[in-house]
Amino acid sequence: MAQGQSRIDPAGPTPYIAAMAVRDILIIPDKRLRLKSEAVKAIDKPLSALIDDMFETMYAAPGIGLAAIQIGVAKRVVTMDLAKKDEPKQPQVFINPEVIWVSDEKAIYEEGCLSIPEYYEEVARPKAVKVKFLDSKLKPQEIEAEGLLATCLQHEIDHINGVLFIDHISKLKRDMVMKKFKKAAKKTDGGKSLAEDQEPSHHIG
Ligand code: GNR
Ligand code: NI
Repeated sequence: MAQGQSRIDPAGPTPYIAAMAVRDILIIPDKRLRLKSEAVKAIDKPLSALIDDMFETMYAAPGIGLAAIQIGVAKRVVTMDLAKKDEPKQPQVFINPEVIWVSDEKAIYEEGCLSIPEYYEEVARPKAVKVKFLDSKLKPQEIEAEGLLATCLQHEIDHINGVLFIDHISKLKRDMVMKKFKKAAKKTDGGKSLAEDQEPSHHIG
């Protein structure tokens, strides 16, 4: 191009396209996991980007569910995909989800959590639940769930209220898990994640 000649792109200015990203998952005893997340009021660009990143992070982990607070965003957003490996993807988004009914009957499932890596323990929860939520277009929806869906919904709704599955197990087991992860955090962050105490305000188990 000759000197002094301007370069004009006929397509106009190149728009900045934000790429989806796998984000870091918070690990206990990170105190942000104890925050109560805020209700979502609108689906704007940043929220759509958050949901995209949650799916990418969840699939990469891999996990079957993810609450926004697990990537450090205190909004009441949950992503889920319960499809088996050989099945097509079944991405589901739950915005502002709320349990509106639980069965008296309980069911025991072995649970795990991406924020408590490689620890699995049996948890008793209501076997069936009714949950109301907003879909990706903010349209109100209700579902009745049992089995893995019921367990996962309760696990994720706990997250957006600052509750972890270890709050449902015995104090002895919970203390052992917390001790192990606090020790690991001290080695990597000098204990910064322990600036505030990590004891749940409500011991369920
Ligand atoms: O990937 C996950 N598996 C799982 C298994 C049993 C009960 C709950 C879960 S959720 C978990 C991902 C996670 O930590 N979501 O918050
Ligand atoms: Ni979890």
